[in-house]
Amino acid sequence: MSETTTDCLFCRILAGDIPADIIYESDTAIAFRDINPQAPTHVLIIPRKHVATINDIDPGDEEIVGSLYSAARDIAAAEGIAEEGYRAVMNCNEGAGQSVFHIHLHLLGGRTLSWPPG
Ligand code: DGP
Repeated sequence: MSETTTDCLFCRILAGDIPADIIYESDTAIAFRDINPQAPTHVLIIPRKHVATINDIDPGDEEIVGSLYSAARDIAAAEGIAEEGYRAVMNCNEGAGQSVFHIHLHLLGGRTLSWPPG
């Protein structure tokens, strides 16, 4: 698995080739607002490393993947939704709704979120 791919939409956002409303950056991850928000707060948190799906996470990627959750914690606090509650979810493959094949944590909040999801 290459570190970046020119045909990956999110790698192109990382490279600055495609604009995005980036609200968070760290050594391992960035976050930007979803282009089609499903909640008042809908942020996508992605690793700088290109990993296509959860199934492609390598041994040694644990720190990178963990950093997505640290970002979710900090962004939720900054968005003012930490106490009321929010959802951090990652879809894997088409059957679960994944449409962009560079792993991303959806951070959703600012409204009541029902369970189970559709
Ligand atoms: P998923 O279906 O889990 O792979 O989520 C992909 C998300 O990516 C979806 O909620 C819409 C969002 N998205 C797709 N293209 C763009 C884009 O060009 N910019 C931004 N900000 N979000 C995008």
